Amino acid sequence: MSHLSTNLSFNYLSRRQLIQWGLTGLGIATGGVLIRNLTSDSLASVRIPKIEPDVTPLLNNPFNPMKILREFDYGTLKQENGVKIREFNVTANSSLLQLNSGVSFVSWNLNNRVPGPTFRVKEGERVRIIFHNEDGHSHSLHFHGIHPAEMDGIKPIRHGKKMVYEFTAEPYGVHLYHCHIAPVTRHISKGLYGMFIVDPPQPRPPADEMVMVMAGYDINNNQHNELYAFNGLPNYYRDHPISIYQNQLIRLYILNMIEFDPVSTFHIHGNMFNVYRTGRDTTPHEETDVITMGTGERHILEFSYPYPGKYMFHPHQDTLAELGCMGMFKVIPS
Ligand SMILES: [Cu+2]
Repeated sequence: MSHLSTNLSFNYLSRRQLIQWGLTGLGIATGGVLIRNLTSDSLASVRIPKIEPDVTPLLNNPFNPMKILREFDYGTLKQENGVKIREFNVTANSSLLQLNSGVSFVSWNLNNRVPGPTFRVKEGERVRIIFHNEDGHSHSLHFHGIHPAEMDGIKPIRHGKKMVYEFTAEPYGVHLYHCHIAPVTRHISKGLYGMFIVDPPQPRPPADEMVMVMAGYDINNNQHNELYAFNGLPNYYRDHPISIYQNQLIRLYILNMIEFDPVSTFHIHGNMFNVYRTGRDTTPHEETDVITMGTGERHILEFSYPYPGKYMFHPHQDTLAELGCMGMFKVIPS
C-alpha cells in the first residue's frame, strides 16, 4: 500500500479522489497509474502519466498548477438525521504570488491557491460549504447553479467571520463560484474564484480528467490585464507541458474567469474537440477546435490525440497567449 501511495503522490491523484470515485481495482502500470473503473459497465481503465518530480523552482509560490490540474475536492461525506451532506471547508486569505521572475502580486485567494479548490459533487446531493474569511477585506462565495436567495452569497462576510452556505446541488454541469463583493472585477481578478462540478446521476465515461481556469492579472490597477494564466501561474504549462497518453480520452473542464476582457477563446493544436456546453448534456453539442467564452462561461471539452508529440493550447486571441495564457500537451505513445 505504501508503494501505491508513493506512486499516487507522484501522479497527483489523491487516494481520497480514487475512493470518492468508487474506484476499487487499482494496479500500477509502467510509468503511470492504471485505474480500473469498476463502476462503469465497460470496465474501461484510465492511465495517468507519471509526473516527474519538479526540478524547476516554483518561485516560492504557495501552489503548483500541475497539482491543481487533476485535483478534485469531494469534501467530507456526513450523515445527519438520515440526510447525506457533503461538507467543504474553505478559507479566504491573502498571499503573495510570484507571477514570473520580475512580477509579484498580492492575491486574495481561497485555501492558498488560485484558482480556489475544484469542488465536486453529484446532482441532488446536499452540499454544505463552510466559508471562513481570514482576509483583511470582506468577501463572500457566490455559487452558480440553482439555490435559494439566502444562499446566493452576495452578503459580505467580514474578516474573522464564518458563513455556512448550504443547498442541494442542481443542475448537473460545470459551474463556478466566486466572491461577489464590489468591486467584483477586483475581487475576482485578485483570485477569489474556482470551479464547481456537479456530476450527472449517471457518471460520464472514464477519462483522464483535468481542470483549467483561465484568468487575468491587473498588476497596476488600471482595469486592464497585464498578464494571463491557466490555473494561476502565467506560462506554467508552456514551460511544464501536460503529459497525456495517445488515444486516451481527455475530459477538460474549462472556465473563463478573465475580467476586463469581454471574451476569451480556447484552441488546441493538431486536433478537434467535442463541446458539452456548460456540461449540461452527456452527448456533445458540437465539434470544433476554437470555442468562444464570455467571462463566467465554462464547458466540457473532450478529445484524444491520435499522434504523439507536443501540441500547444491557448486562446486564439494571441495577445492573451503572448501574455501568459499558453500551454502544451505532451502526447506520449501508448
Ligand atoms: Cu471578495
